[in-house]
Amino acid sequence: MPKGRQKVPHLDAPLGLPTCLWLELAGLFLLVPFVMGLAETSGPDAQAPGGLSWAVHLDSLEGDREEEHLEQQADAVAQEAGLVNAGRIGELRGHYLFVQPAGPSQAMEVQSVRQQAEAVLAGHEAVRWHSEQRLLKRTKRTVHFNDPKYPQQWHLCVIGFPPHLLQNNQRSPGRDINVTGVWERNVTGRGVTVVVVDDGVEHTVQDIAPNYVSGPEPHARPMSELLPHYASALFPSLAGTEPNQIASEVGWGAFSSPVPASFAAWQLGCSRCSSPKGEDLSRTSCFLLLLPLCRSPEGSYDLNSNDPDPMPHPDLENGNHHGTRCAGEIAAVPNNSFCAVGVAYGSRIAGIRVLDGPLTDSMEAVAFNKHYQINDIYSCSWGPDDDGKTVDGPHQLGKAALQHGVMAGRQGFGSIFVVASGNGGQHNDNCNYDGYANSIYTVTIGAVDEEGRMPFYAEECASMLAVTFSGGDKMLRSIVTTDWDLQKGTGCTEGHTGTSAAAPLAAGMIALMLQVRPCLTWRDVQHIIVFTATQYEDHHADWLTNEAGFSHSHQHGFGLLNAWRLVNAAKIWTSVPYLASYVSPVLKENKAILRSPHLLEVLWNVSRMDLEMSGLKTLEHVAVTVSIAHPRRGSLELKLFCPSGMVSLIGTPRSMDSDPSGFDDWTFSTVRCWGERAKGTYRLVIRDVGDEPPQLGILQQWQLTLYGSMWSPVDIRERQRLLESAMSGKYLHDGFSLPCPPGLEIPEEDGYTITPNTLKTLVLVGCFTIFWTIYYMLEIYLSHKNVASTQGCRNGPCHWPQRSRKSREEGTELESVPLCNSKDLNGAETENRSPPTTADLLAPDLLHEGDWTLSQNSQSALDCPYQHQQPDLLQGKEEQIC
Ligand SMILES: *[C@@H]1O[C@H](CO)[C@@H](O)[C@H](O)[C@H]1NC(C)=O
Ligand SMILES: *[C@@H]1O[C@H](CO)[C@@H](O)[C@H](O)[C@H]1NC(C)=O
Ligand SMILES: *[C@@H]1O[C@H](CO)[C@@H](O)[C@H](O)[C@H]1NC(C)=O
Ligand SMILES: *[C@@H]1O[C@H](CO)[C@@H](O)[C@H](O)[C@H]1NC(C)=O
Ligand SMILES: [Ca+2]
Ligand SMILES: [Ca+2]
Repeated sequence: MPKGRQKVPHLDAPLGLPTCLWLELAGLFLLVPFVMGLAETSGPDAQAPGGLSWAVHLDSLEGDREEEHLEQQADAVAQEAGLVNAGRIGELRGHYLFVQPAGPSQAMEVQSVRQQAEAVLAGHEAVRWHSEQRLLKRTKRTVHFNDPKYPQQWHLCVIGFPPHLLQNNQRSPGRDINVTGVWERNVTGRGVTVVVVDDGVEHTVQDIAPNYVSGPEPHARPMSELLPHYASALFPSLAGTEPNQIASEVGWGAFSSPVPASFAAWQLGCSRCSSPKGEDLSRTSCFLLLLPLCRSPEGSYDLNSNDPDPMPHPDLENGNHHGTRCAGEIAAVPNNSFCAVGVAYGSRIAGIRVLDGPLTDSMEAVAFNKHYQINDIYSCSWGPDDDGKTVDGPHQLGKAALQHGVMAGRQGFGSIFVVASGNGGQHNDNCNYDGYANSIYTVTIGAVDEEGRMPFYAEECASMLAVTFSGGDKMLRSIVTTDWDLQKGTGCTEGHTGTSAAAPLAAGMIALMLQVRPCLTWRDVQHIIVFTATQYEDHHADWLTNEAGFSHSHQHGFGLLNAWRLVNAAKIWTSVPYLASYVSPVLKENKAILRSPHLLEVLWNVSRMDLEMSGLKTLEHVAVTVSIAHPRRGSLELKLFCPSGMVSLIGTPRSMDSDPSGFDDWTFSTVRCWGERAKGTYRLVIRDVGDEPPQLGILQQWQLTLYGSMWSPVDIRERQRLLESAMSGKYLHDGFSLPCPPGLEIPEEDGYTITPNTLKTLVLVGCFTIFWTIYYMLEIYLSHKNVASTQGCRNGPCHWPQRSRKSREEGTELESVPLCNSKDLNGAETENRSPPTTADLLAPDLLHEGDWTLSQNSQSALDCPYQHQQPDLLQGKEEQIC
């Protein structure tokens, strides 16, 4: 085969590519979409696979002849030969691909086209070399779906079009989430559950029903009922066997008390898969098989009517279709000849109906933790009013629930909360005035339109992590997705828009990440987004590159989410070290805020000593809590400078906001200093840009909170390099996987109260997190370094920063609490005593439903295949953790 073959895009690219290519052309010519045989369609530049094509090397004797000139010559030669120049082959200078022109071609014509082309190319003086390209037989997994609206889902399309094709229809590369390559590698969100917290999900529509999580509540059911169910699902030969017989075959003895289903399934999987009898499965495939079972069956709830069914209710405004539309973006079923395809179409979808009626703090709190061992990702396309004058966010319980979710949800890896940045753009609203967007526990997602620009409705802020696609103004396309079929709905819409449409796409991409690496923590997910989002040109964006090399813009966060990059990074991601934080004292200032051009500047120095206790070296989120009295809140502008000089506009002036009460302990946050050194001077600069002067504002007090980890700048650069090396996709196959510890079995609670049991759970979760963080760090650094990382806990009890009284009372800053020391959580002093071992901590409380786990198995709740493989390492570290 000729050398140029590898680079011929038409021939070697995945089939998804011609499909998308076709979509582009369809858009151009306003063709009515039809579905099958997409690839057979041709446009002027599209070559039908099966049509003829030649690789041609043109003479470029003059050496530095310009590319443009060569291109023109190629066009001319192609025309002479009766072919069309499809552009340069990859990066090979002087090499072009000529294809048979479009149009129906008979077999007879093919022969004459070939003869003519061969004759011309062979005789042409400018042609140094030519070779007809023959199609390779592909056995690659492909994704071309028969869903009628799939071709209109422009946001899913592939990056990597041959540039010449993009020029032809005025489109630039990179205006999509690049997901098809991920699907081709069989990554579709399998085993991951996404819950849409909204106005309901119509789970009976065709594109949702098969992926909807439904079934009986697992925890209430006795083991004797569950076991046959799981056993027969996994091993058909065991169907109908007596529960106790299965149990004894698996080596457990009999069951009397009910145990959590997922734990039982996990146990069953581990033991059963290693059993010599019956169907032989590797542990990995067993785990994969079990994962959906473990997390099934029910993730949904209706908090508006207080029942388990989140079915939306028809309303006067025909408006309760929102949740269903979001659900479709995530998990619409592919290839069912109906409507569209979800980003993570292999994932499972659940719904929590909470927005159709009065919403209270406690309802919000319940929603955020609902079925949090089943639901992995919470997609929340809502927030406080986007009217340009509201300053609001989660209240006491909502905040506590978010925090509880990241600590105890997803078996201790942390629930992923995705929130939309907000739709108040035309009111000058800013998501730093939205407490959900500001929260460190959420992934804040903004929107860009199909041209990559910030739409009129989108809000910007310093805490925005990334953006993805949605609709724009009238001339631009919106998102095609599932719709309800109640009232005027048809089950499918082309008109979903707003940042509401962006957040679910992000949730879907995160589901893809969790499939390839189920043990990513909530912070890992944020890190991966920061590391992989791509900056792109937009005149409105104020890109600034920080000291760690990450570029951020208030409009676009760290850039565009790219499913390919996210999933490849997730695949090789080892967990970031535990969350370290630093809280400054409350800094009482009582200083007047003079009118612009004057400004008020206050600073706070964070020294090496301050950070030594927590081990905080590099930053993640930086938060500032301020109390300001001001007669017109919207006139204030607040900027925060990190030690590097990186500036964040945390408080923007808002013309509509004439609230006279100022800010009362409002927390602004920024992600713009991500990865930078934590040590140094932080400056808060406040200006009053108002002009009508009754009285001046006063900065009463402020407080700085830094979040981050013990990663050094060098660690971060190393990680950046590692991730880039993975972007070729070389690790994205089933044969490669890093060890992933299974999670903790954490019982769910009904209603939201922080009980002593919850606190105990938190202690255990914290211990667990630290435990395997250290486990990873050991794994990573053992070869390079002399495990300095565990130092904090090695020589006696852990030293952690003391919380301020305020945070202690509010229950915030829990993550900086010595979680492995239950005494402190109860308010007692930390003593210099010998640390408890993991075994002590994993008291039977955790597994209170079943006495069989610990006693019969004498293994801890962390029992899993991986531990069996490396008992020494784990045993040895236990003492150091707590
Ligand atoms: C979609 O369904 C068609 C049959 O309707 C089938 O030929 C095709 O392989 C399916 N595609 C995928 C990606 O499963
Ligand atoms: C998009 O995905 C393809 C694989 O399908 C990959 O080769 C390409 O590099 C990706 N492009 C970007 C910009 O990430
Ligand atoms: C994708 O993965 C699933 C589950 O592991 C498996 O059943 C299926 O055969 C895989 N598909 C392909 C095309 O490899
Ligand atoms: C902080 O450090 C800077 C220089 O390092 C110094 O000029 C300043 O006085 C310090 N401020 C406080 C409040 O300690
Ligand atoms: Ca469909
Ligand atoms: Ca807002």
